[in-house]
Amino acid sequence: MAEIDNETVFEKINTGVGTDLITMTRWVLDQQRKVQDASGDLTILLTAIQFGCKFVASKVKQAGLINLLGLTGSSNVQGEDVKKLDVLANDIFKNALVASGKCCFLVSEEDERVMVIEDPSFRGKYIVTFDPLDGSSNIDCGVSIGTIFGIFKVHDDHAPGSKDIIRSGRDLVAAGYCMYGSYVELIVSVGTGLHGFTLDPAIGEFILTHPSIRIPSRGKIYSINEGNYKYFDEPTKKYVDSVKTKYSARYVGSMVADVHRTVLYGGIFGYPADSKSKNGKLRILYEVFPMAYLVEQAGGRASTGKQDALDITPRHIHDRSGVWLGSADDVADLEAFYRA
Ligand code: AHM
Ligand code: MG
Repeated sequence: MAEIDNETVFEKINTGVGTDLITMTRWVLDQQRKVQDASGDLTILLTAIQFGCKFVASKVKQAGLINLLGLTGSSNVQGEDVKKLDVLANDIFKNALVASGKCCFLVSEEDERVMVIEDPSFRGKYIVTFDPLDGSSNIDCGVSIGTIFGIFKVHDDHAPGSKDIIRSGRDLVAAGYCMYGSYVELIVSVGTGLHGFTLDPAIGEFILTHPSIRIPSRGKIYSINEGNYKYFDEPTKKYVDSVKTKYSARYVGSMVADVHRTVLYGGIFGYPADSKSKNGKLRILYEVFPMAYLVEQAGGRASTGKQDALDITPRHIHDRSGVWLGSADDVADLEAFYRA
């Protein structure tokens, strides 16, 4: 038998990053390769989340055309009116997460109770907390809305329980948000910085467009619902008074959009506890924690005013907290008013 001439038959392929596009799946696989003994489960889970984001993005775009705007007529556990797109987005994410086979518990803003995946063939080691469609008040007028998610890992695969869900934000292993805006952007961290992927609708893939995002240490924008001013406590009033003469005000009313701008341009976003919303409005497990984690991964800060937001431990899955997040120096200025 003739021998193969190695010189002419084989050509070495360059495995380094070239000028080609980096899809999110490829990026996650690269991250996985850097972790010893990685099982690939998080890669599969993030692929399911990408699918959910693409699916929701497509429905958000079509909503006015296929009778998806408006209310369902029912309200959720928080007593808020539920929109048709809220329900659809919740179903899309639940189905995608269960089908990944990598979750044991799901916590959604739209569901009163924790969803338990009992079937052993679909059961994994991750807990996903999520707000399937955040910024509901902006759905019907076509303003940016988003999905927010946080991922925890069970302490012990064989005995998952409530201790795996009711825990400090410091235990997050990954988090992200997807903004459905003038472009669709998935911002993710798996604990190695903050990275942004833009959906290319032509090929249906999230492409790495914002690697290693760093929040400027100080910004020039403050973002808060100032219509609540009369309910604010004294430190919040004094802080807002101090920035309003020197900063610009920007407030979309969708946390994902307000945080996305804050991450890219710097500044501060706040939804504090006040005399109307005694514990704030935003929910700890699927709004405050994921955003706090992401902001910290970009070198920013997230605080209740009195402590780091990630150091809170909720007592119930739908517990709320006040939160301030953004540029480290701006958050420090706010905290100084609380210390005074
Ligand atoms: P939602 O989950 O029902 O949409 O509520 C959360 C939203 C956030 O996106 C946003 O930061 C906040 O509520 C806006 O609230 P308000 O309208 O009180 O300013
Ligand atoms: Mg929400």
